[in-house]
Amino acid sequence: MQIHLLNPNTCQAMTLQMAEAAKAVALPSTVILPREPEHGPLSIECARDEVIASAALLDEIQKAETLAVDAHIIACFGDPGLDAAREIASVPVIGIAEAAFHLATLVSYRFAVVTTMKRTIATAEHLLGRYGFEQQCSGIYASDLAVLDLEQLSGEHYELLLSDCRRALAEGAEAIVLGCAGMAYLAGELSGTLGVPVIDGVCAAVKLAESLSQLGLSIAKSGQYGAPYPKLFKGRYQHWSQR
Ligand code: 5HY
Repeated sequence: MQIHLLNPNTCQAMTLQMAEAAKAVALPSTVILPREPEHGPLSIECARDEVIASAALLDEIQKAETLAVDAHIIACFGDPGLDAAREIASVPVIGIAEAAFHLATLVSYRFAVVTTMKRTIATAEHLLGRYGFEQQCSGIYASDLAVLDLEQLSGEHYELLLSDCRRALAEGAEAIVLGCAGMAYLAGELSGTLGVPVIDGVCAAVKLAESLSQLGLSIAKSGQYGAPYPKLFKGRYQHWSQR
């Protein structure tokens, strides 16, 4: 199968880093197609970044659809543009937050989210409610690390992350969900150090995409995720016009 691994920010280094993590867990028969948009924020850390990135993300989904991919992964913890992507896609679209939450509930009674900037806590809270995992999440912890700091994590920043994980565990969590696609490469090391399940959404999404494919399950297009009605667009979005 072919999986479109879409990093919605425009940091190519981050795309390559998450692609490495994805390829390490993918089946030998799975081809990972890592992409990021040409236009948009280098990192997504607030609502403005997310809205701008979501418009560019949809163009990438549309392009990957012409490559007949078997699934799309939106590799940003805010799951930006997920519902819109599902409307225009003909195959499953998996957000890494939703994927990580699902796996965390399979291996723990309570999990915590450890993320980057404090201002992205609200996004994680919204997603927990949207997906129905509020009861299973014991807390959301942010060390105010910038997303791009994750590319070459300093010892000091790694210790910050580790201390957030330790605080989460001391406060009742039994597993950790990593709240950024840029943390994908840290899951194994953190799990080994902490002795608890640490779930990265990128790898979780890869395995869920493969499972859906092997079960012959694809996206339901008869209702909410049906194709958008034909519409005219003006200006920079004219290419979306359909009559
Ligand atoms: C992400 N931002 O996974 C999110 C993380 C965050 O550019 N990639 C980003 O903190 O929301």
